[in-house]
Amino acid sequence: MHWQTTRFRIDLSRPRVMGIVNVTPDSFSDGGRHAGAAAALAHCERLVEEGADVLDIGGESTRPGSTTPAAAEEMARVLPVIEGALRLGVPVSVDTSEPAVMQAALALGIDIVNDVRALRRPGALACLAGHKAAGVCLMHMRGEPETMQAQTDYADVVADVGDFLDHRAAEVMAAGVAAERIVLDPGIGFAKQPGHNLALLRRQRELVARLGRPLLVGWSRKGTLGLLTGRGVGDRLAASVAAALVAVQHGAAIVRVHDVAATVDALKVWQAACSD
Ligand code: HH2
Repeated sequence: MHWQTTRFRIDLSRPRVMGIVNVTPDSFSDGGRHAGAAAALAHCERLVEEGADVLDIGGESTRPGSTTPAAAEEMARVLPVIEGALRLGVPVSVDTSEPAVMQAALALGIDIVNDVRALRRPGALACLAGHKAAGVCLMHMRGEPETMQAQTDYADVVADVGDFLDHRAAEVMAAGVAAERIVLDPGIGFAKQPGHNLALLRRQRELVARLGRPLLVGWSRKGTLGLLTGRGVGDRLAASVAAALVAVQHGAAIVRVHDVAATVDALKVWQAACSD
């Protein structure tokens, strides 16, 4: 399986690591740390040295309860970082739901659009449909980060998330985006209780089997890991690596992580021992 993006056709025959670069004042685990463009770009360079296969640059915090920045503010945060990151030799993704940001990033040559709202904002789908090759990650979420934790009633979370991703991928393909440009994401922590997140990990193979597209998952430092370990957000490295490994073992193609070096090492061991 491959993931077609603007400049790269990413081979997914081995698991890939997407390194998180948050250029936000308020992200849940590293808000404010890379808020300036120079600091964010230095972080990009470090993640590439550590073995990141993709860089994911975001200017909107989507932690539960966060509010959405204006498009102009989001652009001012991410565009200078994207411009620099595009020179580092790896695929670069922009983590945004805002069509104006997508358009500007695509004009700079961005490889991938990672949208936690799965291109549902007016104009977002047209941005991707109007581009010849950019990759896209469509994620499951309900509502908005401000209100999503009030929308966590599921008959069967794995079936419901699978239905959503199936339908959304079909709509995006119908708009003209080729299947090989699309990866899907169950949205760990987005409109879900800890039990839902764990069911999505425990039964992740069911999702992989029914979707027919590669799965990207983000467990890094998330609240469910805090609940399981009793550890604060800065102390969840081991838990995050463990979750990434289980996700890969259960068929994930790409893991979205803050701690690239540790995840890359763990996946090397997994590959040597477990991959066929
Ligand atoms: N999680 C976050 C943000 N973007 N994108 C995808 N595809 N999948 C995810 O699970 C996902 C995502 C939240 O994590 P983070 O970027 O660290 O925090 P914040 O949203 O507070 O910036």
